[in-house]
Amino acid sequence: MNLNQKELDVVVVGAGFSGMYLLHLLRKEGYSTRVFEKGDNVGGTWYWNRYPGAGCDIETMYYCYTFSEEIFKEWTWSTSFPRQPELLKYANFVADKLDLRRDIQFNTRIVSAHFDEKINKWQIQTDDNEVVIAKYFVTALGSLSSATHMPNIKGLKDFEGEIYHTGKWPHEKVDFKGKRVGVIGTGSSGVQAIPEIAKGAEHLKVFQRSPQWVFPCKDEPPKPKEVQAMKDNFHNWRRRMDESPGGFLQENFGKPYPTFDDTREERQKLYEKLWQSRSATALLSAYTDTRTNDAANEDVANFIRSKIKEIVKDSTTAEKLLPNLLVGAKRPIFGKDYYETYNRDNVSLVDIRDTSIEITKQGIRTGDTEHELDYIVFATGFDGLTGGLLKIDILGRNDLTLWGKWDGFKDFKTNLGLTHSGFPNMFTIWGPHSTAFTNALRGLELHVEWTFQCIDYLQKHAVETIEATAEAEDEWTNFNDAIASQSLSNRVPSWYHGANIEGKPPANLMYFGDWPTYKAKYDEVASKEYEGFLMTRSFETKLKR
Ligand code: N01
Repeated sequence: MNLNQKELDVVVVGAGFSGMYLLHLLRKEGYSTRVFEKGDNVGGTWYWNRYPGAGCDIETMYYCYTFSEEIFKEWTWSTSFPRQPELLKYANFVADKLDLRRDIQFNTRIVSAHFDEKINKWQIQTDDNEVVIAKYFVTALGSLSSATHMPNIKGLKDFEGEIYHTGKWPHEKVDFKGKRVGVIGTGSSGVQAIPEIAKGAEHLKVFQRSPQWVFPCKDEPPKPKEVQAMKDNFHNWRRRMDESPGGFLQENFGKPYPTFDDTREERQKLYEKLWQSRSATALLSAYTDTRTNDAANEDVANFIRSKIKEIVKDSTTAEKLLPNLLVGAKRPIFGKDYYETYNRDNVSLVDIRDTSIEITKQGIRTGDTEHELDYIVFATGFDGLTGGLLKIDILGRNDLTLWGKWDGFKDFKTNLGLTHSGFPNMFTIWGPHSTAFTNALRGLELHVEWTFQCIDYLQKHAVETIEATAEAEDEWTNFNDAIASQSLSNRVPSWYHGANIEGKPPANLMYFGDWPTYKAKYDEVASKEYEGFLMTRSFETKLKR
């Protein structure tokens, strides 16, 4: 395709895994498509998140595309939880294989997308002031990486050392040798980065506001026999993944009955076995009521607390690391040698739960203590799910903004997490109301395939615009909220509700249910020829193909 073309069928924003796959599908069917990407290469999350230790905490046999048997069979991961360089290599391998780059405009940010009601098309503008027109506007921004969160800590501008954010890590290697480093944040990113930074730094101080549960995972090369069996049974394996609660096929080592049917000794024995397994998150389904009964949850919490105390030699540090939080309410954090890192002589933990924190010229001041630092690493997360969307000036019908439509999050709604009434022919892949506890790659494949099939249907039926009805949005949002109200996650504020962003009103931004129900909803809407959508037809419009 000609990158100078000004009128297109589809504009896609973002060349991560979603944007890449959607481009492939659309182009194969002959739709003129251009992907705009802020970075200089493909990979999305794995392009931006290059911090030391960055890696995937979903086992890679599930964290890969499943749309192509050929791609699936050609690629073999070196380890069960690979690091960012290998994940980025995988994205590049797929981009090469499908020859995607010729339709991706790199180093280009989309600043605005306005729906022009006179022509029923989107006018889309880049940061280079280029304007393109497209019938369909699709965001494939990822749920997190497009909007990093830098907290507004007093004195930030005064620091004379270097500041980094895990979500926007430089491409050049950051050398920690001989440096006094401070890390703020102990979520998934911090927990991955801390052990690696500790290995290089002269001294590392971790500034922790809330201790979280960190589940050890074992990095092992995948067993060749297991890999071969999966490759040989690709279709069956993919089908079974779709039938599983989260799009994974992890062996369930848990017991099919409630916690307190077992004696204390039996429970400890099971917890120990799960703690030692490839991924200790297996503890979350130790018993049928681990996530639903508070006493059962506290039982497993006590086990993990005992493990933290056993691993961390300094008892004061160990105490600071003990969470007081429902297990499994926040997104589980996977760690490699995380607790062990606090046994190093060059690492110390600063508890900032009840202390003021301020950045100074020389470092960080907590209460009356000045911590002198050369580098500060912010592992403070993202303005998830909606942050990236709101950074683009998107105007739907009657100049409606998403912020206005959501009444500043007081009336947060989507239809299927993909479409929005008032915004015709717009799709937000893996945006708000995506699944919280699902294999993300399988999840985004569903969004991409649904979006592609919808566009293809519209084109083949000479439909000019499609738009979610307000009723369908209410129905989907109520359905989501009802599921959320049963979820542990609703009891603990986190980025799932926007609670990590100062001033962001809380809303239920995720789908907390299981994968087969989610998928069935999408399939049902498509099979009923897009029930819940308004379509306008243009009788002059010829079929595209
Ligand atoms: O961000 P987070 P993350 N002062 O929001 C702290 C995905 N992910 O980048 O808990 C001091 O979870 C904050 O403290 P608190 C994954 O989905 C995936 O780590 O709010 N501290 C917390 O400790 C994950 O859930 C992989 O009290 C402040 C931390 O910063 C999501 O990304 C790898 C603060 C932020 O934790 C986000 O994870 C990495 C302040 N003002 C990430 N503001 C995979 O492997 C914030 N904090 C696939």
